[in-house]
Amino acid sequence: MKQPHPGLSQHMGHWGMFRAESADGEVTAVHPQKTDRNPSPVLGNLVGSVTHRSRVQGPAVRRGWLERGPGPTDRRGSEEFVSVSWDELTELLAAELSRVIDRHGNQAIYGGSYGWASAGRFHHAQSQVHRFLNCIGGYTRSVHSYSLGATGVVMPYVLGAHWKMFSRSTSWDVIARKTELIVAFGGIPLKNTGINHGGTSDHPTASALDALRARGGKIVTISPLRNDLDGAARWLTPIPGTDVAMMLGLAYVLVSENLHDTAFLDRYCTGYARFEEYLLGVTDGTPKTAEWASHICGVSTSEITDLAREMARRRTLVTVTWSLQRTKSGEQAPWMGVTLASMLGQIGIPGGGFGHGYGSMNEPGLAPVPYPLPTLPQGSNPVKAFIPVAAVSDMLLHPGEEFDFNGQRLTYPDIRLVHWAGGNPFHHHQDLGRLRRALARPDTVVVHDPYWTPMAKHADIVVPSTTSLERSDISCTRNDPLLVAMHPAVPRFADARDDYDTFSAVAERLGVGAQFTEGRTSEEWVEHLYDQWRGYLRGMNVDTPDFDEFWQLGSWPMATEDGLTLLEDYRGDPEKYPLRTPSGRIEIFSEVIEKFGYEDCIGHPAWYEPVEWLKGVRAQQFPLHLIANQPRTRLHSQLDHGARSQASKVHDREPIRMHPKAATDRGLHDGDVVRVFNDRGACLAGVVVDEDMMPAVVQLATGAWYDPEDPADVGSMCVHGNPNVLTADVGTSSLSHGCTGQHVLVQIERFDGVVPPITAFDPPQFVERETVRRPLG
Ligand SMILES: Nc1nc2c(c(=O)[nH]1)N[C@H]1C(S)=C(S)[C@@H](COP(=O)(O)OP(=O)(O)OC[C@H]3O[C@@H](n4cnc5c(=O)[nH]c(N)nc54)[C@H](O)[C@@H]3O)O[C@H]1N2
Ligand SMILES: Nc1nc2c(c(=O)[nH]1)N[C@H]1C(S)=C(S)[C@@H](COP(=O)(O)OP(=O)(O)OC[C@H]3O[C@@H](n4cnc5c(=O)[nH]c(N)nc54)[C@H](O)[C@@H]3O)O[C@H]1N2
Ligand SMILES: [Mo]
Repeated sequence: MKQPHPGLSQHMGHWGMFRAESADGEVTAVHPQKTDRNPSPVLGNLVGSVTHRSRVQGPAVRRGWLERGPGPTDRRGSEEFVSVSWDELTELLAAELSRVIDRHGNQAIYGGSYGWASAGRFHHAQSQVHRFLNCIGGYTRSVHSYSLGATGVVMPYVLGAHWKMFSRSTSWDVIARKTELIVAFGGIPLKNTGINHGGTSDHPTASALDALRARGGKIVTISPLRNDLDGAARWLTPIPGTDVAMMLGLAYVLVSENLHDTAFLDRYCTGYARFEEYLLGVTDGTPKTAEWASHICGVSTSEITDLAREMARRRTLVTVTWSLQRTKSGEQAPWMGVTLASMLGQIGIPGGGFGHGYGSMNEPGLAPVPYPLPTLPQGSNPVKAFIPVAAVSDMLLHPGEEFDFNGQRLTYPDIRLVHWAGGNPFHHHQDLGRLRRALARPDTVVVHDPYWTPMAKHADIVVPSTTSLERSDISCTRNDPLLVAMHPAVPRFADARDDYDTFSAVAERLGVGAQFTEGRTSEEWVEHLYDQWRGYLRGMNVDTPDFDEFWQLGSWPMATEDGLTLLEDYRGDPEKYPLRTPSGRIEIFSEVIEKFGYEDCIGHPAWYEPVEWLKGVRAQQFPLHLIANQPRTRLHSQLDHGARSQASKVHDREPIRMHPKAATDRGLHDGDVVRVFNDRGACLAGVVVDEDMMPAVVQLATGAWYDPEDPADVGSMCVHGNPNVLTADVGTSSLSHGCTGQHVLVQIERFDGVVPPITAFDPPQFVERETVRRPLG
């Protein structure tokens, strides 16, 4: 199944649809889809990515693991590797999986394997590893995501589902035509809308905002960084982490001036009265007035009051980016956003109401497709143990300990083998020093990745994967009209293999080959998934071309449900379309959450003072608020070595943006290398002075590959600029235990030492097989 146009292949990445030019096994140029209104510049990282020196050339095993066998060790991440053959790798992997299952049971395998991997419905690495582990008896899994850890747990109680807020959100088209005022908490950063999980064929956000402005619509962006909103907007700057206090102040103005919609609150919501007691200070003696809010968030009383009045006057859309829930008490911002929008009474009216994630990802605002999508079945997992995804270090460090999650008291399983495919915990997890101590605990760590990421360097068994550019696949998402043929752009690199082929061989060796492969090659699977999907659509009276024709055409347009307004059906007929909450309504007060009895998440949205914030005691020691947000120049850690990402670096370090005042106070200038530190760790970064930000805020995106100055020291400084050496490994609350990586307090000083070279993209040291003392096999 080759590409129909040799030398120019159509493909899909999380960053969009494109055609790749290639020569000698490498991508040489990338052309975005012609009809894409605003293609992502992140595409620029793909050129040269296939044969980059950071690729894993062939199977590799950590020397100490070969010499001493499986077991806890603090040498992960600093030891040499040994090249092994594919047969040997298959044998080692099969034997070790069998050993762990026989001695400790399947629960001792952690297969949560969080991460974005690549676009493509069949080769999706997480689906592959889950299907494989299910075939051999299951694994301890993870629930929810780093993206939406708090939202994913709290919103089902509030609105009945969390994913519908994105996949059936008010469309950009409706916003462009109807909205008069967008009040955007966290802005609507276009840098993020370039990306969509699983791909996208169009990026409409910028044109929708232009159309809204051309009609006279207004945007208020509420964020520490001005460029979280591209183009004209009013900019308000609450202290990071205080948006909920500001929203409470807005809510108080609405009530005190009788601007709230009591008819909407009565008919469509429950528990408003309970919340109002808190708002007015009946329960705690503190009325959440605009003055009260101003004192906490720093936005003036008059600005809060004026904004509240304006919101009540106009067709207003309240939006909250996902970043606001990726911090301590992250449940509160989306819950309070819904509450505020409910008080305005415009939920379900075209152009008004609530949105969550506009500017976080491309998907919100895009029309959904009304069909099922081709999907690789993952089988079923008989193991019941699970963790909230961001509790991975807690689990590894505290086997047998109990913890709270979503009303349950659960126990961390005793993990002996960690199996990762398609993610990079050294990108996504917090407090990397602690993560390294956690990764020292299991007997064996297995990592599949195309690249020598820091996670691969911390593995015992490294499985070289192909990239999607080397494979055939189908891509599509629930909010994009195109089903796309992903034509391979280049042959497989060196001795890399598709994850599917690796798992097939190990499954074969473990006696479950037929169950895993169902007798199909990967090419046959892709065709099979298509044919199955085609059958579903035929059942819905929709005709699609046969596979060969689809493959030649390159894409197939599906119908979409255009013109949606979030919860319009519910507003129209709440009895016929009740929400899937206990009451069937919007729950401003949740009996269920209240009954859990968590001090850090009571039954209604509330303000909780964070630890990492500028008015707290910690700020006396670490006086700058670091925003560790999504990188403008890449997707997470993927292709950090690509041209687009590299062009942004300062002395090869990740850029840290700071206000002229913060720089001057420290005697710093544009282009200086600085040490960013707190009591958890330190990293180097390169200064970019920028006055379009709050003076006490600095911004260092995630995604620079972790590059420890001394790999043998778990607490080593990262010389490259990975903010997760600084962030705290604590959950959002007892309810959700979501990721809190977005915010951390730091101090910054000039780095006067010799600036060390970046070695993160170099493969690790290898030793010859003969020098290994007690080789197995
Ligand atoms: N401080 C802080 N930390 C954060 C966040 C934050 O806001 N602040 N945001 C969080 C969020 S929202 C997220 S989603 C996470 C993202 O964290 P991750 O999803 O873990 O990050 P990626 O860099 O996308 O990792 C994907 C990995 O998959 C590999 N890969 C690609 N294709 C394949 C394949 O076909 N097979 C295999 N085996 N591997 C493949 C890539 O090379 C890469 O190493 O980070 C989180 N971390
Ligand atoms: N280019 C690019 N785009 C991406 C990604 C990527 O890696 N690169 N990752 C994708 C993924 S996996 C996800 S989940 C989404 C994440 O989407 P988000 O989490 O929404 O994205 P961020 O860029 O982390 O944050 C958006 C903005 O929120 C602002 N902000 C942070 N804290 C506060 C606060 O307390 N108050 C207010 N008012 N504003 C605050 C920051 O200035 C930040 O720029 O992005 C997706 N899009
Ligand atoms: Mo994410």
